[in-house]
Amino acid sequence: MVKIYGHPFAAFYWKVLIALHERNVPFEFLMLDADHPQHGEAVARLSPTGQFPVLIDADHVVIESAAIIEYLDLHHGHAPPMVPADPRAAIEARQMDGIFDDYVMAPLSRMVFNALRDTDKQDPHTITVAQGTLDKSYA
Ligand SMILES: N[C@@H](CCC(=O)N[C@@H](CS)C(=O)NCC(=O)O)C(=O)O
Repeated sequence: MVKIYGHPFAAFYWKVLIALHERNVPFEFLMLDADHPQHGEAVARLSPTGQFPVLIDADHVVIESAAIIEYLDLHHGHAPPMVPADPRAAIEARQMDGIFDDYVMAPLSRMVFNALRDTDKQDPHTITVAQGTLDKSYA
């Protein structure tokens, strides 16, 4: 069974979680939180940027949500692939994936991390820039 390091509030973990459920892939969830310091240590070791989700499939490690989803398409589950097999349709799927990653989830994460910081360390400029990016993306 594959294992996945993530956190229920993490947008990029949800992206992979949707693919796991859509393709009916059984998995073991490894929670990244203070109660499981060994999970954080593993992610720091396995992911060069320290970011998650991280997928473990026996001795295979896959990082980056888009790559994990394509890995699942290839190796696990029985539903149609999340990235279409037709190369032209696949371009459109990867295009939408990139837009949501870079221009929705990334600015959203910056806003959330800003809000989580102590008040004296919060940066209104971060909010203005992220809000502008989100406004453009949603339009
Ligand atoms: N490009 C990465 C982005 C992953 C990402 O930003 N993950 C967030 C959680 S949703 C994270 O690791 N945040 C903690 C950090 O950056 O240290 C992907 O698609 O997997």
